Amino acid sequence: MSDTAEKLIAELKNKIEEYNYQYYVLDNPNVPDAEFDRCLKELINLEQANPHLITPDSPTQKVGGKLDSAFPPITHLTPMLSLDNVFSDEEFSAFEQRINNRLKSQDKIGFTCEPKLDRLAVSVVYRNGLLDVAATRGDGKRGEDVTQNIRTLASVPLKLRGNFPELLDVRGEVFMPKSAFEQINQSAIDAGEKTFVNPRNAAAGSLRQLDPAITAKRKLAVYFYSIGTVEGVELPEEHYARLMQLKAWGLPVCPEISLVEDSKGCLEYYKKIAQKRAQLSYEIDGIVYKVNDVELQQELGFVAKAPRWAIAHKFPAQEEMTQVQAVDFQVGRTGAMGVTLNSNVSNRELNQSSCLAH
Ligand code: D41
Repeated sequence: MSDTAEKLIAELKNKIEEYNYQYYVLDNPNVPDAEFDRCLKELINLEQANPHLITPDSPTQKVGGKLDSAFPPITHLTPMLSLDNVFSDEEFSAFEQRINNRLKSQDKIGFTCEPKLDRLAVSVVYRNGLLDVAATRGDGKRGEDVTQNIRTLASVPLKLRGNFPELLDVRGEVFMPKSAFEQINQSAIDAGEKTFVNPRNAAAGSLRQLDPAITAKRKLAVYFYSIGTVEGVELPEEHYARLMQLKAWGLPVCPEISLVEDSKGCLEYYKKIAQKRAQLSYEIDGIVYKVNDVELQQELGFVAKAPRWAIAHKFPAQEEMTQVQAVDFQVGRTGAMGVTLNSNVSNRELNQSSCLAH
C-alpha cells in the first residue's frame, strides 16, 4: 500500500511542479485550475495518510510560486500568509466546527465575506503616507520588487489621505477588469500577436513588465483586503471596520464585501455572489470568509502558514479545457439533424453532449 502511495505521490509532485512552471514562469497554463486543485488535494490527502513520505521539496510544503529573477527580491515586513480552500458546504461546515470547538465563547461568530479575486497578491508599503515599496507575494516571505509598475496603477494612491499611520503595509490583489482584458486581447488579435488565456494571466504578464510604461497602459486595478503591519495609529478591533479604515485612507476595497452574523449568512452571501458572478466587472473564483472579530482571530491563530480564522470557498470549476474527440451527425427521417459531441475533459471524465439542429 505504502509502495503505491509513494509512486502516486511522486507522480503528483511531478505533475504539480510542471503545472506551476507553466503557470508562474511561462504565464501559460496548460491545464484548468480545477485540475491543479484536484492534484494538490490528492497529494495533501496522500501525505496526510502517509506523513513519513512528506519531503521538504513537496509542493505542499511551500506557500507560493517561484520568484522571477527579472525583479529584485524584497523581504516582506511580515510574511504574507496563505489561505486554505474548501470546495463544498460540507467542508465549510467542518471549518466552522473547528472554529467553534476552539473558541471558548459560545456566541454567534460574525464573518466578513469578500469575493475572491483571482490570485495576484501584492504588498504595498506606505511610509509617512507615501508609497515606498510594492512587492508581489512570492513565496510569502520574499516577493519581487514591482514598485515602479504598481505606481502606474490608477487606483493605487501614491499618497494616503486623512489621519494616516507612519507605517502601513497593506495587502491586496491586483487584477485586470474583464473589459480591459477584452480590449487587450482585441488589440493583440488586430496586431497578429498572441492573446492572453485569461484575465489573471493578463494581469500577471502586465505587472511583470520591465518597462512600467507598458504596465501603465494595461488598466490594472487593485482591491486591498488586509493589513500586514501598521505603526502610529490604533486600528479598529474588527476586520470589516479595518477595511473601511483603508478606504478612508484612500485605498480601494472591493465594493461587494459584506458583514454577516453567522455561518448561515456566509452561505447566503456565497449564493448571492455566485448568481452575480457573470455581471461583476472582474473575475473571481470563490468567496473568502474571515472571522470579523480580531480578538477571536488572535485566539484562533494559525496552522502552518494559513490562518485558522479565514477560508476560501471556491466556486465549482468553470473553465475546463475540452478537447473534441469525435463528432457524430445523425440525420433523422424528418430531416432534423442530431449532433453528438464526445469530448475529453482534462483527460479525466468523458463528457458527452448532444443537441438537435434543424
Ligand atoms: O481576494 C482574494 N484573492 C483574497 C486573498 C482575499 N479577499 N483575502 C485574502 N486574505 C488573506 C489572509 C486571510 C491571509 C489575510 C487573500 C489572501 N490571504 C491570499 N491571497 C493570496 C494568498 C493568500
